[in-house]
Amino acid sequence: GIKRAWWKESNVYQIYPASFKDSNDDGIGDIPGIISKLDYIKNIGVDVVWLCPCYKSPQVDMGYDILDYRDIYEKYGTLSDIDELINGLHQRKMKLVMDLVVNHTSDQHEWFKSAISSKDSPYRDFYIWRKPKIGSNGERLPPNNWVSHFTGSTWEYDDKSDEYYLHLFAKEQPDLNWENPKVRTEVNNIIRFWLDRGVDGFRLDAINFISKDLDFPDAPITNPSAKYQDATIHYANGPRLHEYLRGMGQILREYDAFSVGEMGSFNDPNEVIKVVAEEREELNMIFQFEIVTMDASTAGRYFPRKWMLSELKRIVNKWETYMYENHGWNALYLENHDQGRSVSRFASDKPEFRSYAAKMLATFLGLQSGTVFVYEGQELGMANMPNTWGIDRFKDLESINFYNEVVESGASEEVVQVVLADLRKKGRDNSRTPVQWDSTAFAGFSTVQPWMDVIDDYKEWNAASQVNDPLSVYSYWRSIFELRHGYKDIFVYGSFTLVDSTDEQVFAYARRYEDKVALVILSFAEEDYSWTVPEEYLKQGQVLLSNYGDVSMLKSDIIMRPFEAIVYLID
Ligand code: TEU
Ligand code: CA
Repeated sequence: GIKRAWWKESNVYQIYPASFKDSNDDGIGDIPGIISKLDYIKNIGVDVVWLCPCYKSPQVDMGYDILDYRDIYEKYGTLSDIDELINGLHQRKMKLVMDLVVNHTSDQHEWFKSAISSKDSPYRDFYIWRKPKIGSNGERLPPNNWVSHFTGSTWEYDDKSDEYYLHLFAKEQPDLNWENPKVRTEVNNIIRFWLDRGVDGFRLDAINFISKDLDFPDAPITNPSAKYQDATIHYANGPRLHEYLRGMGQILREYDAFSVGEMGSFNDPNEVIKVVAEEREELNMIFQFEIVTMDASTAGRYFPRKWMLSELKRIVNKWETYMYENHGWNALYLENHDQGRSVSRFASDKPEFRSYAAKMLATFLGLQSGTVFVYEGQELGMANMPNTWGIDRFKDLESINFYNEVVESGASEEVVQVVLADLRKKGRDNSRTPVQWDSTAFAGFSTVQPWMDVIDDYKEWNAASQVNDPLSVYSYWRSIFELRHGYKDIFVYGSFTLVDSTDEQVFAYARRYEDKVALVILSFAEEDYSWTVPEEYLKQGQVLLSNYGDVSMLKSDIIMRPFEAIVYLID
């Protein structure tokens, strides 16, 4: 068996502060708004709240550009609001996990303002500077061909010093130089500052990018038509990553803190295990990106790719079995603030299917081995923006830059429309629309027009109509979290077995702990579909949960209805 730990038994709920709940009617969510909903969150069965960045920030990237790590963005509240939030959560036996964004700062951070002011600044070496490259015609070029996550070069030129600084994300997000021990000390102090204040852990943003290949070599040309190239091989999981993570891991262990790292662009469990294997004392778990990149074409993140259920099975099986066998731990998610809504993306938001589909995905995700992360609104089956929304409704710089780049490349109108449709499916803004609290104006999120439009379906799809409805998506998520709490042996600590690796309509898996077995059967089909339950599971038992609510036993040949989910416990 595997070692027990509180963070393995915890259900996590992610909050995006701008979109959760507005308390003072300025159209922007805030910390008092969150405080007003703590009972709602507790009621789902949540143990840990992960709060996206709420620090002082010019908000070029929704707070992932931090200007002061020890203060709060005015529109979200104050430090004393955070203290109240911590207390409110602790009183309800929940914990608070903050977002630690230390691959980069804002260009408005004191450190960077000083660094860019002069080559002699004591903070110059907090960032990464390189001389220009001189082109064949004597022209000035960036030091290499790396492409930024938000399009364009990863290098920004500074006239004053005739040097470029590195930014893997926006130019307003200069990368910190982790080679500098002073940077690491500052980060450690920030970590202690928040843990001492009562925070219970961190989600570590883009954490596998902190150690770069210091030669900054050109990236291989993988996209011949593009000016700049994907360079993740040169900065993801770099040479000193584990040394840095052990340093942070030590402090985190001192406080028994929660930790989940974000490891984009890296789907190799042999590398990931080096971060999450218990004996290595780095992080508790990481977010890998294999599921959420499965539906992107090689042409780019927002070009669609058709996926097969067998691929999803292969991915899930790979991570589930690998982590279980190697003392690792999975962070399970289908949504976050960087992704489209799962019901629209991986199942169906057609009115006749939406509720079943959202519950089926809850079962799919919620009963796997790992810690489950639910993103605000996912517990309500919130859907993507409607296909009537044009690019003018988007707010996210990544999506807008991507779209503009496609348009400027001279793509045909048809290709532009394909990209726009894909942005409505996967673009980051889909999950950033205001949470739908009730059927009043602006979905009860605010009394004024919010910073982002509310999705038009809020009159029907909202929290007020779901909280007390036993058949709602919300109540179904409660049941999932109840199963995780009530059957820890099997649903938290049990092993995982993929039951049928080839069927393209039904995803079935078993969880096993000693002589206890649970079988989870999920249909991804929009039609009735017949499936044969393997012999070994046809034993005396009980249905623990089913999204159609009328299944009480298993027989060998079952007709799975559209997006049906059945959880069967053999006892
Ligand atoms: O995202 C890191 C990351 O790797 C991004 O490229 C992310 O995958 C992107 O949305 C997909 O292209 C984190 C945060 O989650 C994101 O919101 C921030 O914008 C980013 O870091 C920069 O801090
Ligand atoms: Ca507000």
